[in-house]
Amino acid sequence: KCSLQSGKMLLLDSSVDATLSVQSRSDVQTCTKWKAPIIWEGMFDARLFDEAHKRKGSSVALTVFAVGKYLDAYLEIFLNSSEKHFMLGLRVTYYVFTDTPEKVPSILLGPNRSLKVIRVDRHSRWQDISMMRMQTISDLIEGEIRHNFTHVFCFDVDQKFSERFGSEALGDSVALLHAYFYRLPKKMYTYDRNPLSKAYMEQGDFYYHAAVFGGTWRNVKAITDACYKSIVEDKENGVEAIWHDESHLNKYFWLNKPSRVLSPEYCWDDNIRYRTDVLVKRLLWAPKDYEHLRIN
Ligand code: 2GW
Ligand code: MN
Repeated sequence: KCSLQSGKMLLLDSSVDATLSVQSRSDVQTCTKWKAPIIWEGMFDARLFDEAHKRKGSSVALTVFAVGKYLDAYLEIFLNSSEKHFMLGLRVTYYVFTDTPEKVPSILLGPNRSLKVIRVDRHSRWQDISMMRMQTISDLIEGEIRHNFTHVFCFDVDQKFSERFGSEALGDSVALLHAYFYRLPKKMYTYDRNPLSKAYMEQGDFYYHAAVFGGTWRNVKAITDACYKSIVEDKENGVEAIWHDESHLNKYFWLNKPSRVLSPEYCWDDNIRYRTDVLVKRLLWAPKDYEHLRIN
């Protein structure tokens, strides 16, 4: 949460006491109506955030799934690029979930960084691979992450870091603006519109992208528990939300407002035409070969 003091946002988010200047960007929305900051390039001093988080002892668990063909297609590039750009200077552990642990590439890791591989079953439907991440993440937080890390960030694997994705992104609960929707009218948002689904929603604040979300371990546990519970209820009722886990995540963040919102700089698709407001592309969508990857 933040309060305005002469153009500076003083973050009362439990994570850190560094400032964000909301006035340094007049071309974009830098604060939500519930006074959470929306992070854009130019609003923060990276050094101050890193120092504050180091002082506080922040540490980050990154979860990523690489099941079936997604391991060969994306994992190595994801991890190598993350080593160059993700939370440098903080303690980071990657939790890689895969059905083929023996195929995880060996990555040269920086100091204070480690990688753990966890075997998971391969669901036959891709929708289930994506949705079941919620339960798996929750279980790992309960069993291990909560004892060792302050924060958790959950990522899709089909992306590549290309610039700093740093401690300014850490917050109590963190959602990402979807690159394709942040400038569209709300009526275009692809929320689940089926009243029979737990993800059903009429209106919302933004359309969030499930490729990146995070927060303190306690909040990410709550997010993944709630989404998983809704997914199971839908299954019992024989319905599936239009965008699977992403629909449930949008519903969650409508009812439980994120304390920090990441601009689309934090997950951009280069297929979108040039935008003057995106000054830094920190994470990029990897090209997708649907034909090849989605045979089930
Ligand atoms: C997914 C779709 C079709 C075929 C396979 C898979 C698949 C996904 C897979 O075979 N193996 C696997 O590890 N995954 C994991 O699920 C992987 O981490 C991947 O990044 C993630 C989500 O699947 P993805 O990236 O193909 O879906 P997108 O890019 O369309 O993602 C959005 O929508 C999804 C729900 O439909 C999720 O909410 C995702 O978080 C969103 O970004
Ligand atoms: Mn993806």
